[in-house]
Amino acid sequence: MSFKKPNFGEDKVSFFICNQGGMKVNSSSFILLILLFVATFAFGQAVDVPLTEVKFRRGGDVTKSGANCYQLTEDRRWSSGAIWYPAPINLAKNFEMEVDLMLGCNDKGADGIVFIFSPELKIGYAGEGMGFAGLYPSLGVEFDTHQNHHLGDPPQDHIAVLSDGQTNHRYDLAGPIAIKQDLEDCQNHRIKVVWKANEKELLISLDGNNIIGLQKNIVADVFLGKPEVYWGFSSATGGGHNIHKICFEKLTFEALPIPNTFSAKKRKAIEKGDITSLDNVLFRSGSATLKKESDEELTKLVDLLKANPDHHLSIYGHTDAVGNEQTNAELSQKRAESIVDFLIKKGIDPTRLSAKGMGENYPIANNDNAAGRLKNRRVEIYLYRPIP
Ligand SMILES: [Ca+2]
Ligand SMILES: [Ca+2]
Repeated sequence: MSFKKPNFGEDKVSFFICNQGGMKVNSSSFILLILLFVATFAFGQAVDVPLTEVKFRRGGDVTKSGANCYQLTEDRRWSSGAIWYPAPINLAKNFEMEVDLMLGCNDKGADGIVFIFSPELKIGYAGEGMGFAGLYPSLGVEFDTHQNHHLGDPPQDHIAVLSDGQTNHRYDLAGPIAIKQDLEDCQNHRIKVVWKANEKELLISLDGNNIIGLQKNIVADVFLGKPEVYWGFSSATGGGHNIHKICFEKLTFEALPIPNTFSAKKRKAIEKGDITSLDNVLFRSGSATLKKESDEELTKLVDLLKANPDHHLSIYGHTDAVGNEQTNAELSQKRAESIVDFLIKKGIDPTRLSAKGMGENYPIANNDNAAGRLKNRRVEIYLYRPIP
């Protein structure tokens, strides 16, 4: 069986705590949320997350199959799906999650489900990779129902703790533990994942019995010292198949705010080297002083530059054709430099940044009307990896 990279789409996300928008709550539940929020910060403890409020991010073939239930794969070859909690968590705090897994109705189907911690909302290779293979860095707990001899899989359905998108059992952090019963029995199997931050202990139980555990400084040893990770499930079929479903039962943790980042589509375009206009980057009239409203978009740019540390960025300032050509050229140069200054203040190395004023010479719309002039007054960016 070979690897196949699935398509991972994105849903709009709204979230109950720390959401930056889109939350609709009545006043009593709002007070409850405030209390939860205060409790979280007062005691630094994990809190129960009301499942009905969570809008998971879904990718691939995932469909909703009940109030808190999702079908991850279809019962066919080469189906895959992943589901992610929309906000990151901090592994310096406790985490607990209970879920029912349904791994299909055909013994020796394929391939299984993986619970994942990952710093990025990504999906790995499908088939035997179960949407986990290739995710670096990462930690996964696999519920594997298909024997792949070359990966060292036991013949029975099995559970193992894996890291860095590596599904070969030679490199397991724990396991594989062969399960005596067949997990592909059309039944729900209750899984509990517990992370005890102080003890640095990961415990997984299956149907009420502790099945596998790990004591490890996951933050230092797996996540390169960065404690903020997302969590979710991935799943796949390959040459063999089964339906895979999950139903969330209980979530207990403290979620962090949803980060301020470009949409996946825009990020992909920028990272591929497309010249891209920044949105809502605004200057005072006739001046190079950035308006406060620009911070949001420029913070996304900081995040992108930090995520691509070996890339440089060229910033191009453009004006409309109103006024003197020479003045416009100078203004566009100063505006591009203002953005460089903003990025430097946020910790980006100045040697990675360059500013160029293009003046009024590269319009993208008609300068004869206000809407066209608005489009022409713009800042463009070009992200590239310099030739060493
Ligand atoms: Ca089985
Ligand atoms: Ca397998």
